[in-house]
Amino acid sequence: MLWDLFCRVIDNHGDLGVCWRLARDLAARGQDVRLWVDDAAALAWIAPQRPAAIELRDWPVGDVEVQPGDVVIEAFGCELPPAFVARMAARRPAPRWVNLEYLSAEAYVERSHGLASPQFSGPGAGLTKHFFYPGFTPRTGGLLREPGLLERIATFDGPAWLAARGWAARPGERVVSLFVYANPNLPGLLDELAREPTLLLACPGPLQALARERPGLRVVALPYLTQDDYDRLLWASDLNLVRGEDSFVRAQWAGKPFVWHIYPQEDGAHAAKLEAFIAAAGLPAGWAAFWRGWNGMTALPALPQLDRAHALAWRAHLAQQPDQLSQLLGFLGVSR
Ligand code: TRH
Repeated sequence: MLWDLFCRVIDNHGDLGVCWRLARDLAARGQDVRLWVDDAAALAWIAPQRPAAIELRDWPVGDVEVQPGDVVIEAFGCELPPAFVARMAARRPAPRWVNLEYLSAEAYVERSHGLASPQFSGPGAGLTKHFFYPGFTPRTGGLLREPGLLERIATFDGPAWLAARGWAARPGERVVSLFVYANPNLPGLLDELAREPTLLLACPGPLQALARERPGLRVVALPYLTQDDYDRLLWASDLNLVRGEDSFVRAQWAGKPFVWHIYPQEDGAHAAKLEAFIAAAGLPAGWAAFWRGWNGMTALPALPQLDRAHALAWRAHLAQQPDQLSQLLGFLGVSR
């Protein structure tokens, strides 16, 4: 089938990162995808190589001059061009119309997932839009997890991958990846990390230039990696500091301890979103405290000892649920 996937880049890279990951998963399952993006510049490093089944199309302000495909995905409520919606309403059979929402562990997600929104007026009159909510429970749309991911992680040789890039840890050093927003707690974090010999692999971002070496802490500034290599960085590290939505999910599949820097919202709504995940994941108290400190809700406490017990148990729990695209295909009644 032909899927029209619309993505508007708000800021940062997660909107495009998530849509690209979904497009790749669709293509790998034999679907054809037209990915409409208003600003695809980041794909130059996210995905230098692209599957032929994904047609990357520029989404200018205004209409896109095509007949709608079989499925239209409106990612993160990005508002489709009205003329395109009108052509959707005129198409027979009507395309399926799905609004793919942001990821959250909050309670409203289970209540809202799968709801229909019949369009009684406007260019889409007669169409029904459905809301599809990613999530962490069986009553949500689940998480993107492409086939074979966990097997690839299980057979991955992290030290070899790091060494091949000149990022090998020295004996006794732990490896920590850093992909975060601006954060006044950086000095406190670096002090905590330096308590034990640490190699900090700092991804591009506002803190990369501020991460200063000190006794016990070596810092390597990384270039932007491809999305697949960023995944491997997470798999190779002992602790991952991640942010936003996509790296947050990928850290959970990596099965290593991680700290989430949630995307800060003016109205403070991110605090409830953070607490909902802490509760849903049953985060051990020391890590919950560190997450609250790192996200500016409290002073930054000591960094807990790195152990993988919770990360491995949480990953195993999530892996029991069908992946998001399998659920979406089932929701739409599309054969695999
Ligand atoms: O860049 P982000 O902060 O994006 C955020 C989220 O999308 C959030 O939901 C949204 O509200 C906000 O933007 C506006 O973090 P995220 O979601 O992890 O997206 C980053 C993407 O970039 C992810 O797909 C991983 C990828 N990436 C690379 O491909 N290479 C790299 O070197 C790095 C550091 C990231």
